[in-house]
Amino acid sequence: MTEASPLDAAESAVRAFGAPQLPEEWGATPLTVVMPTYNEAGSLPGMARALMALPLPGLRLLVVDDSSPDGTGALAEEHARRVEETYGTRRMSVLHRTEKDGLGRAYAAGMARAVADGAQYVLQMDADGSHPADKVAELLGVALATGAGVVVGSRYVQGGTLSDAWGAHRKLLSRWANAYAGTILGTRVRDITGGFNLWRADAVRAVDLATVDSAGYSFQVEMKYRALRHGFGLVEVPIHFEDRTVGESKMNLMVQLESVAMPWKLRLRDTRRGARDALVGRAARAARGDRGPLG
Ligand SMILES: Nc1nc2c(ncn2[C@@H]2O[C@H](COP(=O)(O)OP(=O)(O)O)[C@@H](O)[C@H]2O)c(=O)[nH]1
Ligand SMILES: [Mg+2]
Repeated sequence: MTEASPLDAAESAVRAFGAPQLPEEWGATPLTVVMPTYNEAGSLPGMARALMALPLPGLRLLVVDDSSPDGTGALAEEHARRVEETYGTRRMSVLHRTEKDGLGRAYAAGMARAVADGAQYVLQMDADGSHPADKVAELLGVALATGAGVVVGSRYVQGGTLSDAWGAHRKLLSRWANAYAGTILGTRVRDITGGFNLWRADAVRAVDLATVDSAGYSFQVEMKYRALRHGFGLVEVPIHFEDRTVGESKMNLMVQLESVAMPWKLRLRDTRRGARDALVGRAARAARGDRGPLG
């Protein structure tokens, strides 16, 4: 008679107790994926299907469409209706905006809506297939386990990888952009420019979306920086970043210039605020007759 291996034992346990499940708390957590779209008709349905198929019944999808000329907005509505028929609840909805107003503005509107509608967690995710849907549960699990305000799906921590379709030049540019923003802002976040980020609702409220400056992609940097300034914990989880296979990138020169200027803008604003606070503090101490450490 052959001895049963540990693997056999595990397999019979699975047969006895059913397929392994995610912890109940993960599935019960209200999580809204906010997905900005501009001309993403080729990839949006597949993304929506992948998200709905995850074993996370608390997951909702909010598409933020800026009146895409290719009809992404109408396609998203049609898909949302089908999702409702399949699941019996309105798990997908669309926020329609009148004109192309930048990725940052679209995210700000969508994240504000998601939190106002009761999401406990909000996930930022591109519609072009670059961000892995099969990592969503892990990001949520890490957030719940660590209590971090922000969990970054990171290309640049150990285990993170980039699509082979990215040439050496593009890889270097992305690395450089991260180092540039991180150095100016004095943060050690490895993927500060990354766009696959999970936010706890109170961290979203604390950053005050209405006052965010960035219209474009620098939104990613500004948001993480603001969260860190508010004292929220930030954890990075490795992901594989895929290149888009359909549609076109919306990156343009204006967006790039804003991304170059934004770290300086944020830093200068903080320096000024720090100097002002110090001045106000000194005036208040003088009025009270306090003396500083140097007399
Ligand atoms: N609503 C909206 N979505 C946008 C805008 N700009 C970019 N996006 C979306 O933001 C995501 C990331 O943009 P993408 O072009 O893939 O950027 P890249 O990956 O840096 O080339 C995609 O889902 C885009 O459709 C915009 O102005 N408005
Ligand atoms: Mg992209």
